[in-house]
Amino acid sequence: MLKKVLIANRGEIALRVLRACKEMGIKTVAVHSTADRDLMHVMLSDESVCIGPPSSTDSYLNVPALISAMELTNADAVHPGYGFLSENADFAEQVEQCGFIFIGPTAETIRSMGDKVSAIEVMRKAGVPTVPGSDGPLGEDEQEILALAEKIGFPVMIKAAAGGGGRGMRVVEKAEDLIKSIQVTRSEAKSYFGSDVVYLEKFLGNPRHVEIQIIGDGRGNAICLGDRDCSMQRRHQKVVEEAPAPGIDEKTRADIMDTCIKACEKIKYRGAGTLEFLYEDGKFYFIEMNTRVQVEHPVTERVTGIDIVREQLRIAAGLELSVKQEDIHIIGHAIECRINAEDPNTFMPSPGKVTLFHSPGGNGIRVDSHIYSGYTVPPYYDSLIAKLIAFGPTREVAIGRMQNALGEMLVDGIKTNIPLQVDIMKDEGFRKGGANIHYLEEKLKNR
Ligand code: MV4
Repeated sequence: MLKKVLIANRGEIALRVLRACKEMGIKTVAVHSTADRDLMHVMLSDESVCIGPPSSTDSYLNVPALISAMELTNADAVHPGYGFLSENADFAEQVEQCGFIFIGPTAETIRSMGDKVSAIEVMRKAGVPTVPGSDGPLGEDEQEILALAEKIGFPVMIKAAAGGGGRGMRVVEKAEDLIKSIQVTRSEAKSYFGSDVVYLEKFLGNPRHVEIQIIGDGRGNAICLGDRDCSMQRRHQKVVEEAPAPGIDEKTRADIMDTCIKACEKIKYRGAGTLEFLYEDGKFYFIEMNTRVQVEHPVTERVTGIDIVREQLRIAAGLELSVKQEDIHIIGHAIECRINAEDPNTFMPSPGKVTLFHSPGGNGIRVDSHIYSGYTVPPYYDSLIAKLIAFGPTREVAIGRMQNALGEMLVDGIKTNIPLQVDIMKDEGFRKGGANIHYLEEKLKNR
């Protein structure tokens, strides 16, 4: 097993990784910025190293500082969490070149999935259903592109190959606008991501965002832990996630799971990964792959009983997957509400001192949070302060438990989006299940 893991992250995910390490008898090194000395996982870790000033660029994204911290503490592996350097192929490469273990896929896999054109090609060739489109970068031949768009049918979408998170993409309603839109998307992509490579897809008007969790051992074996619905989002920020995705029939689910397993086995995927799909009219369309542990992984852990971070650590140590696919069963329903330090109406961040924190509890409730009474939420990082996860034998029971838990949760001193989550849990469209990616933004407009 790994002996000492450096946790290259902060907040709730750093604490999540620390807890998994402690359970497995692995020593931990916390790294933190000067603004994060009071983080819970820094206090609970075996060792800690300050890696720079508050700005992420100078601390959590500071590769030389992180590698120095690994040398200094004699860590054998680094867990990147999510965000920050978690999907940075150059970081993974440098970590390995320095003789350390990167807890995640190979740099080569990260790189191939970071380029969306390449990710789609890899998955399409492995039998995963994709969105009808250019199946490669757009070239210079305008007539050819126009013919393709006409064949696929408008509206179409132009996306940056290096994009993600909703930046560098554009819907094109009609042929007259196509060439101009490609030019604009190209120049945006060039300035945002340093690459002007773009591709074209059919635009899906009212899809749901459904993703599939897989774990691979890097030697050609993979398991699938089912799906999550993350459609409840605002401006590409997920607000509520759940597992399993409501209303998907068992045959469709079994098929897509099987397809994802085969694809990840084919590419000898290593570690935890998520295939992101748009789901519309009963069909799945692959759009991107995330090569990290995700914020919403606890809902999957709750319905499968599998500890995803533990599996990541085992695989990094060269062990086998701890379960076989036939032993994975999705039981009950789990919902996660993201609790952010923000104004529930304006969504403006609300950092500051938490004068009182009371965590909810009870049957089926899990709270992943690093905050405590007296903790000050710094203004420099994202505003996630807690994840509230409710489980039940049915979706209805899970929602009921979530409502109780939201009512019990106390966060004084700063504003939070708890009132918004209370509203969502009461919302008829949410309660019905299967709302699409536009639902929350529409609801907020009418509020
Ligand atoms: C799409 C789409 C409709 N059709 N692709 C947004 C971010 C990026 N991950 C992919 N995105 C989309 N791609 C086609 N062909 C609609 C979206 C989209 C979206 C996707 C998932 C979750 C929320 C979203 C919000 C707006 C648009």
